[in-house]
Amino acid sequence: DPKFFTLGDNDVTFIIKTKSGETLNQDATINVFAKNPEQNISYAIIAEYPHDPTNFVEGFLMEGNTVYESAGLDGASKLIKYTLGSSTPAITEKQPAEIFSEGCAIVGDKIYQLTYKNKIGFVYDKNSLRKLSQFPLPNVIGEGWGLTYDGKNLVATDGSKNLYFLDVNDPSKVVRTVAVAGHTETYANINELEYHNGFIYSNVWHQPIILKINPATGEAVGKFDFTKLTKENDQGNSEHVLNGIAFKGNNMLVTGKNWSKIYEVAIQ
Ligand code: DDQ
Repeated sequence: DPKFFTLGDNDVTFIIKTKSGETLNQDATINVFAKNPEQNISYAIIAEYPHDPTNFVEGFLMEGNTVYESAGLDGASKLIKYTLGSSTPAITEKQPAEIFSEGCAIVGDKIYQLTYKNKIGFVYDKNSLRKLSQFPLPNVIGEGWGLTYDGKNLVATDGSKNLYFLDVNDPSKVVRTVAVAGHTETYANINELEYHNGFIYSNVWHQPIILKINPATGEAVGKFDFTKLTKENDQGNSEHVLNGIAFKGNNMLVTGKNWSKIYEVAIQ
């Protein structure tokens, strides 16, 4: 039977019938890449703001002048909000020691947040950061990594190449999945996400890059190279990776785990 493949790696089984009627199954992986290369997006760093270097950033958002940040690690996980320019939180909502906080997203007056291996997510009141409820992560999501909201669905990552579109009224339900792929590679370890103007921006864990992704197909259409910024901020610690994308108007805000700065990036 003819089959249409989607971007990414597709596991397929060929069923081969021999003349004598015998059936042989052959498993294979087919790599499907984007037709066009990722465009190298140029940018200029136009401002720097302080960032608390004790925060192991897992989620990063901006609305108005307020930054919302989810910091991870067992025993240190918290959701905070502060005004851009000050790194002192106006409100801090700490997690119990066994919870490792991950990506977060604003939906109306609520904040949704994933956890790393706890298999649950939380819903908070955006103004008070008071925890309102929790939900189970979909079974197909092994670990909670990044989260964003595209105006219709929550979009989650789990360290694979996939973007999982979740029902915002019941985030335990996956409504659609796409794999992220460029012209010559599929991208595993898709991590922190931000939806902006029809595209999803994502960093890739342990790589100093941010991808611009078409959410309809998973195609990485563009790529930012932040090698220099990462080297200046990681203090030689391999876990102090770039991880944090937010938008301030059409400029991107970028930070990382335990970085002492937030950078405002004008996209060219
Ligand atoms: N994630 O960001 C990839 C989603 C989770 C990373 C968890 C890494 C824990 C490493 C602990 C290092 C201690 C500084």
